[in-house]
Amino acid sequence: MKGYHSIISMYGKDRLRNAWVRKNGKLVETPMQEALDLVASKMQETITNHGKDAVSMYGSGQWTIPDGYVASKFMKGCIGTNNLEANARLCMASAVTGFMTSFGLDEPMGCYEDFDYADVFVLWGNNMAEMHPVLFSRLLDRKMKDGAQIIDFATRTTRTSKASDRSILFKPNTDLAVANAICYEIIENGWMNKSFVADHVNFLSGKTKMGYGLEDDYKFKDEPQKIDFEQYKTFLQDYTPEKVSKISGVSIKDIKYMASLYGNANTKVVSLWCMGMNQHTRGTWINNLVYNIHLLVGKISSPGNSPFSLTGQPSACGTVREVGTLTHKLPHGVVMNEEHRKFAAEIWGVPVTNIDPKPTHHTVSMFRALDRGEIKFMWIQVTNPMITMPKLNRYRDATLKEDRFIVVSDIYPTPTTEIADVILPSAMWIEREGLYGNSERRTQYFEQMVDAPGESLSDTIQIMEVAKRMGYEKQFAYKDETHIEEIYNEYRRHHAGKKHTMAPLEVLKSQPGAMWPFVEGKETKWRYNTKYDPACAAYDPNGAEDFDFYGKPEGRAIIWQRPYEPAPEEPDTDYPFWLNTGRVIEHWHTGSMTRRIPVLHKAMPQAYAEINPADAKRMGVNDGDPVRLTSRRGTIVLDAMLNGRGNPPEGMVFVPFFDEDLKINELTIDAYCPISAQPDYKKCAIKVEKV
Ligand SMILES: Nc1nc2c(c(=O)[nH]1)N[C@H]1C(S)=C(S)[C@@H](COP(=O)(O)OP(=O)(O)OC[C@H]3O[C@@H](n4cnc5c(=O)[nH]c(N)nc54)[C@H](O)[C@@H]3O)O[C@H]1N2
Ligand SMILES: Nc1nc2c(c(=O)[nH]1)N[C@H]1C(S)=C(S)[C@@H](COP(=O)(O)OP(=O)(O)OC[C@H]3O[C@@H](n4cnc5c(=O)[nH]c(N)nc54)[C@H](O)[C@@H]3O)O[C@H]1N2
Ligand SMILES: [Mo]
Repeated sequence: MKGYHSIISMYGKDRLRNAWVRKNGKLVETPMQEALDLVASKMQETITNHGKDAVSMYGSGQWTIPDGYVASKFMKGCIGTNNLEANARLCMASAVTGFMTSFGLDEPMGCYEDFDYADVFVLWGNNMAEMHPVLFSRLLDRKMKDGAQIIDFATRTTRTSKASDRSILFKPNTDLAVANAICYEIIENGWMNKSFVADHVNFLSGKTKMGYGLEDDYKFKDEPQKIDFEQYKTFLQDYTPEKVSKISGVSIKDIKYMASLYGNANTKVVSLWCMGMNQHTRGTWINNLVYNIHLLVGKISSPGNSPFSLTGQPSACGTVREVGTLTHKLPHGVVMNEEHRKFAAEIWGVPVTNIDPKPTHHTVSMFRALDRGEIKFMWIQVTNPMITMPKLNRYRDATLKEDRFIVVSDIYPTPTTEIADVILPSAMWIEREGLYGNSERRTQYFEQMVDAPGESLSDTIQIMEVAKRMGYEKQFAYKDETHIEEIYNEYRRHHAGKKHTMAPLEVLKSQPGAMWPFVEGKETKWRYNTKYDPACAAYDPNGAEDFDFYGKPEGRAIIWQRPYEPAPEEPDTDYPFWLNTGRVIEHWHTGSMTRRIPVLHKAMPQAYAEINPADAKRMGVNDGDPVRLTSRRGTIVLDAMLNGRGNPPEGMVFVPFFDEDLKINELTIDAYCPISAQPDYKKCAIKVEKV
């Protein structure tokens, strides 16, 4: 429904058409060129007075590839600061560290075509019916046509549960224990694919009891240790279905059933997940554990057998992960690696010494540094952090402090433009040319179709205009008419080589995108499989399937020994409920676009608190009654919803985050996974009172 109505989102009455600059506390309409002059001079002044690491940029998985590329070249190559992050840290960071630790390379091995071959789909805590409805229709099609099974393994009953063959509920965070129990059962029942494990897998253990990143000075480094299969097997003794049933609330029968789906040699299994597994203070671990299951039975990297991490935003993969708009990343590789720095510097035409070898801040840490005053300047593009940051009150207060300067590029007024010192009006995707890259490694090109309103400019051009004003004309000497093509061609050079070659622009213009690695005119559907992936040493398209996990030493993927650990904040006598947050089908994130589409806004006009009917009855709360939710960080009053769209189990409340008038992130906690630095928006403790 969002896609169908999307065009209307261009025409909201209050679309930003001009720049605004704060003068004596008030935002004043200002010519765009003057506003860009001010951004450049303020950025330069901050660097002169406080050093390069006092300026920062916070972007998005909704940035186009060229936006992210020029941001990285400008911040890392020209200015020389690694203060560059993106909202995808709140979204896909645990998926990335999951891939990196298990396989050594980011992004899925399989693709959407796996959906056409799988017999079973296991959803590990994601609500596909509302969040990936188009892909979900492909699953439902398989279910209706040839009886493919859909298992919804989740903490809350949703529309996805209702459309599935089985809905199995578990207690928050205990997916870690259940995944280990599935591995226990696979080994115990002799379902392990012994030759696959012997040939293609190594075993590692890492640090445990890592903490939760709640302190400003928190630091963590994992310490991988090699272990053998016997040690791993001994570790799993703590995860018998009997023991895990007590921790997770999942019946012994259901645990055994889930294990049997993976264990059955005659079924092909696709596992799917999104924010339930990534927004998790052990997010890297749970990604590792689901890979463990697929690796133990050898159901991976072949048609229909696929652990598949779904992406949320249109270009979290294409821009943030591939261009590398994160503090430690470069388009190819990481800032810590000298060879990678040299390679990037050469393509960028900057001295290698410009690129700082030390990462600075991940997103939560960056906003904390803004709060402490170490960062003074932040440019925010295509993201609305004054709704979407966890523990929002602290970070909103940070932006309002004396001598902080915030620039916001958006298309509409939002709670983030409210705190801005400069607002720059942006051209939407349809009003400019660009590229995105989706979940299945597919890069896609789009043309400009209509003119951008007023003085608005694309985010790419805004960044280049500021960079040129700061003296980097040479690095951004692209021609107006061809800048997207020139930028893409330059960017492609970073990914040359069989592991990541990207398709030429002519190809992307002539077909609906192409999956990388794109080698000798062909896209790659299944990585690490010698029959399909040209980067495998023994690549042979006419031979039999074999595997080469070339991202890791000895070409072996990793099975990780990772235990169950509890969430940092669990319900107690003062705060007896879990708070779970997420989305609804009608709205895109903060509603800045979808709430300006009348039909969507009317269908879902405001946020609500979904409460289990038994809890509601105990508190005397009826459907529609106002309730007050309070956590250790904030409080909010909204209407209760009973037996509505979804249903949380007893002891849990669910609130969507699209409503800028009811900011649920004032309650959420800024604890994060120590390995990925992704916050957990799915769990914290609250109390609920009838108003
Ligand atoms: N309509 C619509 N679609 C969207 C978006 C949107 O805003 N609107 N946003 C897009 C984006 S960027 C994203 S990231 C995706 C998000 O897509 P999803 O992840 O599918 O959606 P959410 O509502 O964030 O998360 C809901 C799920 O979290 C699970 N969960 C809660 N706690 C736990 C836990 O401890 N473990 C596990 N394993 N699961 C748990 C619940 O079971 C629930 O199914 O949606 C994308 N699609
Ligand atoms: N409580 C809670 N909080 C969450 C989550 C959760 O599950 N629960 N999920 C997290 C996740 S997974 C994500 S991805 C984030 C999403 O969080 P955000 O990225 O902060 O949310 P969006 O609403 O997508 O913000 C995009 C902004 O860009 C603007 N915009 C649209 N097009 C353009 C353009 O072309 N240029 C510019 N400059 N601006 C444009 C929109 O008007 C909007 O204000 O939220 C995170 N926060
Ligand atoms: Mo996301």
